[in-house]
Amino acid sequence: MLPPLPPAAGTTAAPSAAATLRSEIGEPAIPDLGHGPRAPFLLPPLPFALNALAPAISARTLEFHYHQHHTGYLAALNRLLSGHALAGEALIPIIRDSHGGALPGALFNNAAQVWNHSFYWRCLTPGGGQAPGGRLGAAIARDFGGLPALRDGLIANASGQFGSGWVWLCAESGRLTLRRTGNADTPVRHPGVTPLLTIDVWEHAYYLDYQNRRVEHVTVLIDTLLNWPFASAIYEAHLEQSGGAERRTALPIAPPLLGVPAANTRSAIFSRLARRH
Ligand code: MN3
Repeated sequence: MLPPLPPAAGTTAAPSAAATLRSEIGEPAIPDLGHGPRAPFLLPPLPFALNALAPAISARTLEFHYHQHHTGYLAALNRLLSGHALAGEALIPIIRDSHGGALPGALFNNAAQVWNHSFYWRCLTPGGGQAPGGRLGAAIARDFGGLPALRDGLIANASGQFGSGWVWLCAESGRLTLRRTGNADTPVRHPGVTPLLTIDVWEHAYYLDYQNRRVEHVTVLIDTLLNWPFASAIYEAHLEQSGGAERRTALPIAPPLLGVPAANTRSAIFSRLARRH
């Protein structure tokens, strides 16, 4: 790949982190993940090779997860939208308009799962897990007391989500929050809530590599794969969008579950991984 061009004379050296993201729906903090403007939606390419996340996530798991599960949600979504009244909408408005209450139907479930997975892939990167600095690092220190406590909170929420779902770091109402959602549900359906990172805790995300050991999988993912530069760029866009204003948004999704210590230590998990590979 060619190196980026140097900045032209008279321009600033580097765009802000926020400016590197394009928006999907005119809300600057919601990145464009590459689905296209309307149905039929596109499958964004994986941002890494299938074997790039091993041993934390094997190529075999990614093969099934991306080429079967994610691809399947996309195919179902486009099929459901054929002739549907929402077919001319962008993906996030479809998610927001199709939820339909306590028992969301197939359109919401497939639309949300498409967006959640496209977002999830961007939240992972080989050599990730490095502590974020800048304004996101400062906000983590302010709202959680530091990255170790946030890490414990992510693990506790992953462990506490009964059945399938997702764990999220969000920016909302002038602070960072941890959220977990069941099945396909997603905080992106709530205007004013900006997802910064997510972890897929459906069994299909880890079962081939870890069987029932969800906490072990999530711990390794947090420590070695989380893409904090991506989260920082979204957070910068969120701050620009919100103007730093305090906002209050009713958020009828699962409350955060904080403060439960991690069940497994990092060293014990890494020695298990080393034995396996
Ligand atoms: Mn999944």
